Amino acid sequence: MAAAIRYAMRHSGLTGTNPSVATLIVRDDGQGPRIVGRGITALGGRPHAEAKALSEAGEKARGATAYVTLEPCAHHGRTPPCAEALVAAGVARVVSAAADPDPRVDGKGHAILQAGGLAVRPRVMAREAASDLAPYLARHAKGRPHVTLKFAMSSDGCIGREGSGQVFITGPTANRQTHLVRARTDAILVGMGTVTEDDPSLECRLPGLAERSPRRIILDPDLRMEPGLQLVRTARRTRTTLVTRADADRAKRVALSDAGIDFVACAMVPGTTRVALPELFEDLGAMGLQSVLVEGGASVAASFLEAGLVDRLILVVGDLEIGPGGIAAPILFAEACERFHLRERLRFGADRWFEFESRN
Ligand code: AOF
Ligand code: ZN
Repeated sequence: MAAAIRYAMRHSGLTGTNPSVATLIVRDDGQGPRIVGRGITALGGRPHAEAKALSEAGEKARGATAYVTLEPCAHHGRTPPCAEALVAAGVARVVSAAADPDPRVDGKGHAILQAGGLAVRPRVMAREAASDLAPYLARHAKGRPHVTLKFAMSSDGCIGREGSGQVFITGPTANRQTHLVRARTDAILVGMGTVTEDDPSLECRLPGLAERSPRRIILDPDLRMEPGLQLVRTARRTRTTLVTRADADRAKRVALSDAGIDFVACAMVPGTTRVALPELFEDLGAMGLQSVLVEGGASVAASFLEAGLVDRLILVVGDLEIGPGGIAAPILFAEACERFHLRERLRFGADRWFEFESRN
């Protein structure tokens, strides 16, 4: 199952609203277990993993064990149900990890397998599988996109220096890892403060993955976006959405639309200058977005933490010291450990990369 979960990660974020699932078909003919078929949900979401693994295994599927990272589907979509295909192929045993909350499946996949006489062992490494399926599971459970908050922090707990634009806290390897996270997310979100300070492009710049740049979403309630900024200049190449109040400057809005920008209307938290995030995220979910990566700045990050909207927190700690004038990080390591579950720690040169998962 661990191998299947790793394999499924290959297409994570690249299968539309469908989760990236993997299937390994394993048999033991006396010389130890061997993988005779492997499949992963195709780019865009179809065909499903089981179809590919079964066709690779052919006759060898008979009597074999199938390891699936998600309960096999039970519905007739553009392809027949995977649970029926496993039965028809003569598979003897199915080991599955995560349960499928899609109401068209939700236990019915396992029921088809059992009725077909297969041995079923559900919930094996369910927690590990769920962490990669988190965007898909979040959309079903919470009705909004899965939110990852990521920021880099200096050794003295700062994310930048007042008035000095972008400060490079982390090194090239950690930066490339960030771009990989971008490539696997539907949208990347920042506040207008970050745009004015850094003039970022927010694109994925990994060789071969540039076309995987996610949609860019900018919290810009008062429409401060300027035509000369990178985001506007590249809007025809990478989709760019401004979250703006309905009563913002009309002429400016028209000019930005002409440059290829689109808009989502937002409500404000009463009596403040902040966007009402839970309402916005309900709308983004209804628009079909499954995952959003929040990348800055400090006050936007703090608002997401305050609203309880952070499902995954990525904290990258560099060994640079910022000193006086530093902008304090919205959350420090110790507090993150209290509020979240520390799932993974990695090291890229001098940079330490921590991934936390929400406890609910
Ligand atoms: C599987 N194997 O590899 C995946 C599954 O629109 P459809 O017909 O493709 O159905 C989408 C649903 O299929 C999705 O909500 C989830 O329940 C399931 N995904 N199931 O058996 C797979 N990706
Ligand atoms: Zn299926």
